[in-house]
Amino acid sequence: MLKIGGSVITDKNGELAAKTHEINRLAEEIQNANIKNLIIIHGGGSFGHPVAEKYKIKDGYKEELQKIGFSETHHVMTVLNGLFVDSLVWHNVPAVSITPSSCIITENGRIKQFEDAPVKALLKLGFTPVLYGDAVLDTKLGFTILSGDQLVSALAIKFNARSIIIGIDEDGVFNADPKLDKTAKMFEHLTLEELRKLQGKLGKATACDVTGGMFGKMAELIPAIEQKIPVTIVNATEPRYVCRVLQGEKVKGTIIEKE
Ligand code: IP8
Repeated sequence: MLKIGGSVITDKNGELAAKTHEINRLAEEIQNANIKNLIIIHGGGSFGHPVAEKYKIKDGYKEELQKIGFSETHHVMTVLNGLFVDSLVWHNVPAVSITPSSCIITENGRIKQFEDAPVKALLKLGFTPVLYGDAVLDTKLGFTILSGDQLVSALAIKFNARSIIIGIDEDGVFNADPKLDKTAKMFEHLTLEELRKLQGKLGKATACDVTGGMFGKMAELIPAIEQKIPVTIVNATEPRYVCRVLQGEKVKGTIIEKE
């Protein structure tokens, strides 16, 4: 499982600001890594988050005006996904987009139903499914936002993933938010217990992020780590890091394991 954070492929300080150069570089790295049985998930960055925040989509359906916000949030995510998948396909990666809002329903923000047969069938034939954080329907809230991180964890458990790689715009997990605290120290290895103790210190989010920044990300990954699926957090803005990690090489970053 490879998750690419929205801040890697978009400029989170802009609006609808895709970093096409980075998208192409990552697509080339994924092509070069030549991994079979890979699922890719990406975040929302400056596509999904600003619109979701504007219309308070995560809080659920409260007023008529939010409906266009739900459509817009989902739509801009399909646009970002299209840019990523476009690049992957032109780099000869057999990527196929799977739209989360069409196959997942949540209950109070947690995945409740997941029609996973198409993902399963794609993997069997050697395709690379590409999913993303999305605006989804919710049995209790009407609708909400499903983060790419909840999706990564759920898919990793469902498909018994060998490992999860999370590509972000930082070197790894730090003891304080490195964007705000220059003395913050990076962890090379964390056990689940150490991660739990650290939770309170992690950054909620410096730029617009309705799903809770690093804190939210780590909380979502815990169920997969509990199932003994190791998580590697790397800086995906560093050239060749994603390729090297996909190939099993150790690069600078944080590895989180159950023990
Ligand atoms: O960036 C959220 O996904 P994330 C996507 O993985 C939207 O948290 C639509 C805001």
